[in-house]
Amino acid sequence: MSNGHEDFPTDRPAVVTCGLPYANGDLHIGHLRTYVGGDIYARALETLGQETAFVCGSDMHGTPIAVQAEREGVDPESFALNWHEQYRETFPEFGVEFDNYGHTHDETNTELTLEFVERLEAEGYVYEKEIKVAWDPREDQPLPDRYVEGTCPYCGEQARGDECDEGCGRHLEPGEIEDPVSTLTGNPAEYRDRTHEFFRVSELSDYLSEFLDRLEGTSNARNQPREWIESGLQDWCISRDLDWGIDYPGEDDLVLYVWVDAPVEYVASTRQYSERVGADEYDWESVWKDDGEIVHVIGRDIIQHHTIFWPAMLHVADYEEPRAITASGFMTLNGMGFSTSRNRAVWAREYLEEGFHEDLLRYYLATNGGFQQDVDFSWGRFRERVNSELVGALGNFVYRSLLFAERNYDGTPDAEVSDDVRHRIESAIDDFAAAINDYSVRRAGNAAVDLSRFGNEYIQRHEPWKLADESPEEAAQVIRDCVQIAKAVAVLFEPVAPDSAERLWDQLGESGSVHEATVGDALEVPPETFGEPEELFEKIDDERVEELNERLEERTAEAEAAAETESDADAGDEVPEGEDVESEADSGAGPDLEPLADERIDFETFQSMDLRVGEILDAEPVEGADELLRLEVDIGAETRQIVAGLRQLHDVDALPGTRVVVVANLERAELFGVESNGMVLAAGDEADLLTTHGDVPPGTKVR
Ligand code: B3M
Ligand code: ZN
Repeated sequence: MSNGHEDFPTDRPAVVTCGLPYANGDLHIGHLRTYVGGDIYARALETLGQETAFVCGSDMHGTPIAVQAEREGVDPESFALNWHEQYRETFPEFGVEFDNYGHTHDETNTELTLEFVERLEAEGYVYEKEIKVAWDPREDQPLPDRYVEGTCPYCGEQARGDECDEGCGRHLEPGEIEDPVSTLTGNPAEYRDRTHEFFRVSELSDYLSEFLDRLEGTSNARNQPREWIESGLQDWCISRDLDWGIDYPGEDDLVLYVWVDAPVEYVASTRQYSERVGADEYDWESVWKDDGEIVHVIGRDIIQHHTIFWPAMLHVADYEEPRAITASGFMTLNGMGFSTSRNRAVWAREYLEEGFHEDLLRYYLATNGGFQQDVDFSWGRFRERVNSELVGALGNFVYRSLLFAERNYDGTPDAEVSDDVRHRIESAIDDFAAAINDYSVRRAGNAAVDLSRFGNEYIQRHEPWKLADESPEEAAQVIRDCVQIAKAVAVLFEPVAPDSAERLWDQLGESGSVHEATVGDALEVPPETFGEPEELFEKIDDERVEELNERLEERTAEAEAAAETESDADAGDEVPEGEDVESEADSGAGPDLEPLADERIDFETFQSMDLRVGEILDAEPVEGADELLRLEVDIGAETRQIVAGLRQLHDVDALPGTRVVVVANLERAELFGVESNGMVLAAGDEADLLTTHGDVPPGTKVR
């Protein structure tokens, strides 16, 4: 018992959910961490004998979809549906088998979301307030969430409109971000008054504090929110000026904030599952409104939404509260953040196309670090762990044991399991159960490998190959024990490596599926006969790793070079990329700007520059200089001869008549024998000429 909850397995039905991926781009293995973790947890609960549903769905709404769809010039609905379909296919390829995988744009979710909102309103928890929202003056449109970027008011880091994704991780309310810049045009945003809907979360502080005291899961999911509550909760703006989303009931031009309908999908998806299998098999309503064990598996960047906003909604709408929230750390690749824009990732599809079995990655993701720790992926470490633990320990043990058993006894030798081995298996089951009750996917994942390490020692210590002649009974006993250990390994390994465990199960001649097995089966007698086993895992060569690393480096370098050319070409007009699913720290691809000057000049110094409006009267190439033009520029009081590096960047014949800004009092210079009396201002590598917006006459001073 912890935090007042009964240990798993309980006789209440459980539901395990995973944070919904935004349906907006390719999945990489960093994203998979949460889904694999959730899948292992759900399978492990079932192995313990807990009735469990495992649900998820795609997050289709909000600016993460709208911005990306707009960028690609497609409508958000088909854009999101397309990614949704891809995710639905991809997850099972990694053994992530949801009982239901829905999406937030379907009827079930819309209906339930509206019920929630009506409930919040009916209970008096919603009010209207006029607030300032970011606005793009050029596009004349509001800039909700990812349409705006700026500085986080809490930690000073660069942030998105609704989240400090690179700094303190806090959710930001509309209007909170400082120095807002439109991601549509790159222009500074203005603030305009708009009326929005607010949920009185601030009134639920006491409830939420108590909820956190009861909450199980990883400690990060309790500690951070406690601090936020202590520093005072704000009410939560639940509407947005956006077209894409679920319409706010009764408001023509508002939709619900995506974080209102997204978690409701947990309920909606459970309901769809329930409707498919029948309520007597699994009743979504009693789970969510009465006695369910609700476990949310999420990335640590969305703790606030799951420990403050969502339980507040559940509480007011009279639903069950989550029993546990486990929040995973981030993933890095060779010590650096994954970056979609820099192609710095191992893509989910790519991993499979390389021919690696999904269970290898599942094992790595589950056990390479604690769930709330940040985990690094490298092909080198991947190889090491596969070769030493999966091939060397587990694979080797079960293969040599079953091979010996098959060759000498046609299967399981006729004997009872020794007490020693029975106890060792029982204690492996206890460790496994304890790990699940501690929400430690890593320890649960290690249980089978640890047990097979014991098996290897056991077989080594007893040397059955030597005993076979001298003491056949003893030899049979050792092998009998080993076959039992192999069977227990299959049961305990199923959550982490479902397909490999199933193959082992088949090799043992078991009928049915290991997916249905529970811990009790680990000590049941294995079949009398079985066939010759096959190796479960294959070693990964060193050269393979070198190859994979080289390819990754090459590709990252290419993407970087491409990003640079792109940002040179359209500097200032770049729309920052929206990250998805779990927001890994992305280096962000902005134009390469020269740093701003540190040193300030006084006004007098500025005034000492005599800047004048000029008009180019004539332009001709300077002989012997590829880049230079000799210009005649009218600056009102006189006509100046100015030499400028414009030749290759401008159509020389089109220049006469162009308004320019001239530094009139720059000291004279001589270039290729031609005197230059002043300077024409231009910006950037393309020598974009500064001109005037209206038509002040030449000679007018610029200040
Ligand atoms: N779609 C993805 C994220 O912010 C977001 C999760 C919703 S969970 C209800 O990581
Ligand atoms: Zn911050």
